Amino acid sequence: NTPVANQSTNKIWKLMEKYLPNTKEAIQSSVVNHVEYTLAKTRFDFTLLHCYQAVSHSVRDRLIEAFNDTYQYFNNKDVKYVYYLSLEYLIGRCLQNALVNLELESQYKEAMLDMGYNLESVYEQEVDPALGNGGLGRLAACFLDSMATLNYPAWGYGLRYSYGIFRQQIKDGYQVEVPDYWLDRGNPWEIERLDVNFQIKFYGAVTKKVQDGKERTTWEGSEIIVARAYDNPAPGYNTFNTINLRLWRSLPSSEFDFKSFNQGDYFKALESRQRAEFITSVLYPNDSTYAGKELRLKQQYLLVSATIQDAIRRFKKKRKEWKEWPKYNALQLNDTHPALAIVELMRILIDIEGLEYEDAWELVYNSFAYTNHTILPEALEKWGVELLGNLLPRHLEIIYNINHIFLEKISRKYPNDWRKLSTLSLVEEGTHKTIRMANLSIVGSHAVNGVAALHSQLLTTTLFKDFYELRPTKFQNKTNGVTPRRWIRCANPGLSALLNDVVGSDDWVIDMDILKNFQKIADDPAIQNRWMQVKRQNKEKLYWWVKERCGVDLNLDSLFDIQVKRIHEYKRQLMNILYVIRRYLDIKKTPAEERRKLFVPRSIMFGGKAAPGYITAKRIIRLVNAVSQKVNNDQEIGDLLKVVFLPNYNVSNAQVIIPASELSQHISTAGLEASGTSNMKFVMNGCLIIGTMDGANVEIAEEVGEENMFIFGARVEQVEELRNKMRNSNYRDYFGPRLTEVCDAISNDLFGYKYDLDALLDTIRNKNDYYILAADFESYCEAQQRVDNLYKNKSEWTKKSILNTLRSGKFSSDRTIRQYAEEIWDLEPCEIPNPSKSEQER
Ligand code: CRA
Repeated sequence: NTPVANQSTNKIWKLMEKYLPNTKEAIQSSVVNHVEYTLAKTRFDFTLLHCYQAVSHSVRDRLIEAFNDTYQYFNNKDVKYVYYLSLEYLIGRCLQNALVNLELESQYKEAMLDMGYNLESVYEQEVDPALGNGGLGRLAACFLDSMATLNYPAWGYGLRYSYGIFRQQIKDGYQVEVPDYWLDRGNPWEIERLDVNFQIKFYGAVTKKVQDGKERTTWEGSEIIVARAYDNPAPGYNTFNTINLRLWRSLPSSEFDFKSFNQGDYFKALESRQRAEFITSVLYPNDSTYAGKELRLKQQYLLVSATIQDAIRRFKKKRKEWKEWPKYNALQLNDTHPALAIVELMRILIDIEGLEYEDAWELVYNSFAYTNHTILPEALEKWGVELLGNLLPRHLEIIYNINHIFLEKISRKYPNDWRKLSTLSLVEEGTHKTIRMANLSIVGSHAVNGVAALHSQLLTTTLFKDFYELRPTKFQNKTNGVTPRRWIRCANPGLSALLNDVVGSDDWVIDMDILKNFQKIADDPAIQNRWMQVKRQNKEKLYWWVKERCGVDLNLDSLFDIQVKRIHEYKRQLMNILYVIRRYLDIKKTPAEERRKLFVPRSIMFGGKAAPGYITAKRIIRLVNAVSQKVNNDQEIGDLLKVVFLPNYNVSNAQVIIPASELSQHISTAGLEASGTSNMKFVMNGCLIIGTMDGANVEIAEEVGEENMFIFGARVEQVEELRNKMRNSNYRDYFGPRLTEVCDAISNDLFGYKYDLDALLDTIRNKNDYYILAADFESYCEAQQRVDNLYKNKSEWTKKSILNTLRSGKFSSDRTIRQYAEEIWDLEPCEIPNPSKSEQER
């Protein structure tokens, strides 16, 4: 730590100011250097995997230059930051994305080809960092891309799980979960910050002392661990700005269990060290369901505490007064998972920084905002007060305080309104007393938003109705979006080239709205032909993917019909597969010579993971595979109908699947899918949607036109009435003849697995069909008929496909992030000067 003499410091700085050149020779030599000096490989034991690692290191070097400059610049400009707090980030593969965003893909392609490597096969070596479950985690990743691209001063904060979402294998038609140790082969993208560590405390006791006439509270944790930072640069597109996704890993602290060591209990001490490491070891594999486990609470608190400490350290360097905190910091909660951040900031401000309660509250309230992602009751987090009070005693105390002050205000406003008091309270009373994390998040935030117009409206009229009436201006909508960089530019190079030609530049990559100006091309036969060719090539790619993994030969002329998303009853994969059976039976009933005239050949694909404990979801997978087995091997059917379960749906597989699809299914019970985001990716890739008026489908219909989609089913206002009708009645009364025939076929063991499949059908036969599958089935079948009719007219279909893409601009996450920045965060862009523009000679 001896300071270096001034002169040599200057010399180091001068040398560091240089940027890596991006000529073919420079790229090649940087790759070769990494092979030799980073990987220590010789030409005799060098594999494609090593090639991937060397290329990634060489790209990472370039990312680091941009990344360091970016935060240096932000710092000099004294900007406000947004902190995006999320327990999940489904970032997917990094190499291609980094090259595309740094605008170096063609240079690397050429440099690698010259050395005998095809860059695309190098891409295939990368494992997906899959630190998320589904939409919520992928949304966070798209947001990072947009925040970087739009030059917002932002930080992503999350956890570096050693095991991401499990890998799904299908054995005998059942899902089998395999642990995903994604760090197996190292991770060239991350930067381990040995010097960025924060202490995290758990358990222990709270003490009060009177000091200078003022009561001071302190909390001594009895278990202390360390959170260490791992930085993951996220480059923007068409800008030098590169922001950071900082992921925390739990480690034992050096003082850890000092007592055991001193007492000579070496093994006991080591055991507790391992317990510390275990905290960030695995991602909870539940999508939209709450797991009330202590380990999960420890994960949440670790993220929250380390992040708040880091933000405070950064703020203190500015030497501003505390009252300026909201001017410099916006904190966004990605669902309630990180909601304890509100309490952690209160605790530090009061107990450590010595602020008055009201002053602290003002800072917290004005800096926090909360996004709700679902109204499903099973997702709402409620922590038992015993669990919470044991793990974080001071936090529980502060929550009670917040609640006390809040409820006093309520009872002044609505005297004697006990119903209001009990629904608004942060505490749910009862035999098992719990803390409602959504209520805490709303009370502690100045803005609360839903993720699509319909969902935000439902929040204010149902789930959060009383909060809305209390403070209507707090409630907003921010319709989700997805990044066109990954979902068109990377995933669909054919379409990207076509759009470049249509627009005359690649401006659409950062401004999707300009595509609207080219709608007249939808009728142009030459464009239509090229459009179909692109789709065909993408279908071929998926064809090989399916052949290799599922052993099924698809008919390339068939309609590629796809439903990929987490398996959940509300998403109604069951309705889809029941319709497939319907179609199968209908084909069988039709005389052979008329079949081709009546039925469009279809390849119907399903993909998605079921939460390991979700038995009904697992049975749906079993049913799809049973049907697939039967139909695909039925000689009479041939290529008129194929059914495939696509194993291990994840981000990199989605990049193959989505561009190849022609029809995609978003068929949730109206009111239950908060937004959906894959629907947006499909539309951008020229895929037509069959769907209900749910989530963002409603806005997609507004943008692309209902005539360019296949909308069906009950609207949200009708659902409750339909449920009431079914309540206490026999399913035979509400199943139509078509659905009855399908269910009878299953129960008569046409597909085998009778025990599992009957139990599955009982969810719609004997449980009042909560997701109103039966009520929507007829209208779903009709919509499917419209699909067939349109597909017979290639030109009309293609025209609609083109219009879907050109009218999808609203669903770029750039639009979403701009709205968050302007309407919630009050954040200004800050673009750093691009050195490559001023330094052509480098
Ligand atoms: N499961 C919703 O269900 C939504 C995403 C992102 C979800 C989706 O409809 O598109 O969030 N909700 O906003 C969620 O995770 C905890 O709730 C999801 O991904």
